[in-house]
Amino acid sequence: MKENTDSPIYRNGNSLILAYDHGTEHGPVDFEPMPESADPTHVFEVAKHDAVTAIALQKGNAEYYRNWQNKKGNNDSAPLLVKLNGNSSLAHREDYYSPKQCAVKYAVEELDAEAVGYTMYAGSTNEDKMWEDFRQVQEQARKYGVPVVMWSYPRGKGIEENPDYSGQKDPDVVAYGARLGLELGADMVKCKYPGNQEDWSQLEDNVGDLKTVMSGGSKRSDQEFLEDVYSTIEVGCNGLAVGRNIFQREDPHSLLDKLEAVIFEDESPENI
Ligand code: FBP
Repeated sequence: MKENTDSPIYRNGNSLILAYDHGTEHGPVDFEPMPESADPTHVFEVAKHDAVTAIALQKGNAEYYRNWQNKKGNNDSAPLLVKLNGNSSLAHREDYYSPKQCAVKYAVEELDAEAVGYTMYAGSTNEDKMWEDFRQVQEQARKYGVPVVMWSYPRGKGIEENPDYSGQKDPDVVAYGARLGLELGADMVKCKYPGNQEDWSQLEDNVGDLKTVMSGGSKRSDQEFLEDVYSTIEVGCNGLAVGRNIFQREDPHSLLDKLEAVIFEDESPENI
């Protein structure tokens, strides 16, 4: 098994992943607040900020990214994390499922991916199928020595119909999702923010040394967002995987400067 802890997606052990798979997951509606963000090259440029340790792209955009880099000689751009599965919000399904569109082999051999990512919907009636898909991804990722990041989003009938859970952001659900990242062999788990520091701390208590990142969520003010991020970092979180809170901003660089201080330089939002 190849070691993958020295991957370029980490900086001093932490990460800031710029997620840009929203065109798949939500569609162009996510680009409306900042129409320039519909142009992938606009976001590729944003990802050149020093704070960004990886850009997460679906296969088509990953190919676009590599071509853009080759054409423009953009050697200073962010490492590539290829998102291997994804689903649109157009389909009607009985329960959540996110099919694979890219193999680890293609991501690494053809796209030179520095990391791969996979969304897991534990709690869906399709959970068994997703575990099998993830098993293949995880074993291949080990073979190639690239870290695998699990977008661990428990959702679906098993969560909705369980009276013990209040929903996807129930702290027990979020902690369970994080724990699955550890149990199923991810190198990093990306989880929804359950709403406060104590609940994130519960998550950290259940994952040992597994790396964790908070999932950005919908856009909020700079201050609110930085406070949420800091509240997780203070209790052991390794950073952030964020999309809308960056590309829906007029000046993403200013927030990235501040996030860099919080995630990598141990600063609190009041001191920035
Ligand atoms: P945001 O920071 O914009 O929330 O992005 C994180 C992310 O995981 C994206 O990678 C993905 O497109 C999206 O959220 C999926 O969110 P959901 O499935 O909850 O709609």
